[in-house]
Amino acid sequence: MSAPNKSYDPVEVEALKPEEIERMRDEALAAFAAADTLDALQEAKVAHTGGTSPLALANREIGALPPQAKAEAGKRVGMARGAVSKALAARQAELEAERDARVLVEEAVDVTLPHDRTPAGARHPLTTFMERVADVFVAMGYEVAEGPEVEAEWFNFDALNFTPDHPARQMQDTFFVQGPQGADAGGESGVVLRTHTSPVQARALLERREPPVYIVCPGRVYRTDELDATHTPVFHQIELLAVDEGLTMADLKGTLDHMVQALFGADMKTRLRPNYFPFTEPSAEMDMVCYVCRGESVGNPDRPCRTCGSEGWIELGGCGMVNPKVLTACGVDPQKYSGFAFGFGIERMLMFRHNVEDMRDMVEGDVRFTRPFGMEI
Ligand code: FA5
Repeated sequence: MSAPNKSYDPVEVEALKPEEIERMRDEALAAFAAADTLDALQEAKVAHTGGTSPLALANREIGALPPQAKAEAGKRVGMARGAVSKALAARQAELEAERDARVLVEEAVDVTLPHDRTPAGARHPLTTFMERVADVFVAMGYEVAEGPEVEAEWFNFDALNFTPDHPARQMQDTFFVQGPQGADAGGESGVVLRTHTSPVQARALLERREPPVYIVCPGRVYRTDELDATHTPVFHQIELLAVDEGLTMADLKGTLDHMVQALFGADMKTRLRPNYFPFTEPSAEMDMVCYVCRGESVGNPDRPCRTCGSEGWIELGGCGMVNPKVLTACGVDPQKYSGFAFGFGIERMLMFRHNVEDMRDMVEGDVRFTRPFGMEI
């Protein structure tokens, strides 16, 4: 075993000479100062403080020195490494501050600039309201049914017990797409734009055959009416049909009351007035208590109501017990089954529900009308 090298002089170890350590430190400081981006600084950091950097290698040399030389060399290297770490942290902070300041300028948003984004669209209040009405019945177990808007004259009229010479079949009332009309047609059926949602009654009965049938049918209908404050040639109806054993007018009345209470409030009620529809017998016009004055304008000149004309009631639409002739035409035994139906206009209902004075506002597509209804999708 050789004797310890008592005369070892650390100055003679090349990597640990003071001027060498200073050179390593100065090179590191110069590299950090020269780094003008955070990426460049990262490269300089690896080169001058990483595991294979000159100072790290010099640090490793210390372990091989004799004990009496370790302290001095360790101090020298430690001070150099401390100065390098400090310079690195300072430059890092400097470059980060520069970057943050630059990002603030480059990514600044001028909130005063006029925006050019297309506003989000929303469905028309007629559509959302029609769905809300249908939902009242879906919650009671009714199914939503649909039928074509271009409809066979037979479904729109004949199946519903309209006689061949019924005035509704005339060109003045109905848009004919094709073919014969009524009495002059020699029994042939033409094609019409459906004038009401009632043909879906016939379709539902023929498709299902065996009651019970409980359907609700919202949809678009067409009539040759002029566009004015209370009419439009294209409008929407919602139709209800229930066919089962033992249904009576009391079921119809109870269903109507439930609907107006669900849509307009718990204290709402309806009344029926005699009327005529070929496809219901007996038939009635259904009214509900005025949504706005709740009947308080009647006989009260101090509190006139524009919505109901101070009559206290608003007309909703038509209803009745399904005519046995319609049941027979659709293959349902009227001895065993009975049914009720009603249908009303969505535009008129939306008008008095929201105090809309002119129906034209609903159909002209002006967003100033639809916007207050919100952005329901
Ligand atoms: C019918 O259309 C029947 N099918 C309703 C029915 C169904 C009765 C089931 C019995 C059983 P009417 O022609 O009255 O009925 O129209 C019903 C509703 O449609 C009217 O009360 C009205 O609110 C609305 N309506 C009718 N014509 C127009 C129009 N041109 N513009 C907007 N709404 C209209």
